[in-house]
Amino acid sequence: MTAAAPRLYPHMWSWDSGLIAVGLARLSVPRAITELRTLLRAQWSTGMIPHIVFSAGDGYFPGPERWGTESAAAAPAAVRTSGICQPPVHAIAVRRILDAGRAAGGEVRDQAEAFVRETFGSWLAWHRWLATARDPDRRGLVEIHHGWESGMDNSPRWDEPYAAVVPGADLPGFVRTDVDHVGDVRERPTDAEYGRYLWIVEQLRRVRYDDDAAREVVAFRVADVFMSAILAVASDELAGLGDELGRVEDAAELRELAGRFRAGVLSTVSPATGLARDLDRRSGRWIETETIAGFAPLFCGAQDGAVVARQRELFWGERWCGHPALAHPLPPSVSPSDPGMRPRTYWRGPVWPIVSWLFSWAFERQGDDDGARRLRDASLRQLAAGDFGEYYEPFTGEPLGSLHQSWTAAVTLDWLA
Ligand code: 9YW
Repeated sequence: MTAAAPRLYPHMWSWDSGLIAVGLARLSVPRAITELRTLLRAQWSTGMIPHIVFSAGDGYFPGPERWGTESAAAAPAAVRTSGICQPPVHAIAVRRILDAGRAAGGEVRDQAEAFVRETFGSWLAWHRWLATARDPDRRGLVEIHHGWESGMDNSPRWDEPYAAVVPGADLPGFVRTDVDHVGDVRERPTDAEYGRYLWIVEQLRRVRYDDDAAREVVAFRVADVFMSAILAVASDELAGLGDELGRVEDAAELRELAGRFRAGVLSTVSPATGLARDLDRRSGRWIETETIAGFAPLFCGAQDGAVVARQRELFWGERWCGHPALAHPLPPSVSPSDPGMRPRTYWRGPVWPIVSWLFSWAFERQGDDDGARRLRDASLRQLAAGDFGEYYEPFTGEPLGSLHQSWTAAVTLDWLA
């Protein structure tokens, strides 16, 4: 496995690992395969791929003891994992591995083809789990039970749903370790935020991570529009692999699923702002924040030309990449024009290279080579000093959070190839 970061994150994170495999495929197809096979060893019997696969390394909190997933019937026996998931980017990497293997030819091609054949069913099970356990009413929107599941932990998207999460008096005490590994603790979530994060873990642990019970008890239930967009495009990728394997019915099922989630994404668009919105399932309210997730329709190529055209204009315009004060024309996690934007605070403003990469990948896939190149070129300038920051200050270009972040290095490798 590749640790997500040397000290801050000494374990494997699910969506990091997908993007790390994209980068590794450029260097060594066997290493990329090993990365994803390691991740799959941690897959739950329900199909869920857990958000953390714990290594022997320590210094990260909450670790395996706090998660207590050994009580979960679906958890794997041989590996210790967390009990929630992260965005399903993995099929993007599987496709890249196959393409790189074929380009290399010979034994590497055989390995890549065998890998796809042998693991297709596992990826399919993962997508099916998201489409059922996390979209029980078939609305085409993935429901998350923790902000960590979105990968955008403390995004202002989650402020309202988290405000309703009140940690119980019986929340076991905790000592954070993340604050020991960053230069400035103000770049990290606050202690109050952590109390809520851990209360949800506690609620899930008490029902032994059972999917049906979790929906009943968990204090955080939000339809995540960006995760839904990722599921849509990743399902298309997987459908393409299914075609090649002659798995006709599976490919059709995946295309149906991609269509459902694309339509779900579109159903959230605000006519006023043109941005997609998350839906707080507990309060029934739309979440009206101006974050990068609002571009979910643009990312997944939603089937509405007018919505997507308006989004493209917004994306490159002054409220986003075209904002005159930006160090590089790249999308920050929150609009620089939003008064609540915090340029140094994690998912509340900084630019995340992996997010820029996801959009450049999506643009290329949609045939927008110019858009893809603009993001790539600006990102490579941002990354040129070689610090591989976890995230970057949008106005000064300073690297922040953990340095030598694995997925940042991985997307750089892909851009350089
Ligand atoms: C944490 C590993 C992870 C990413 C997440 C990011 C952060 C972990 O780091 O969360 O403990 O705060 O928000 O997207 O997968 O890089």
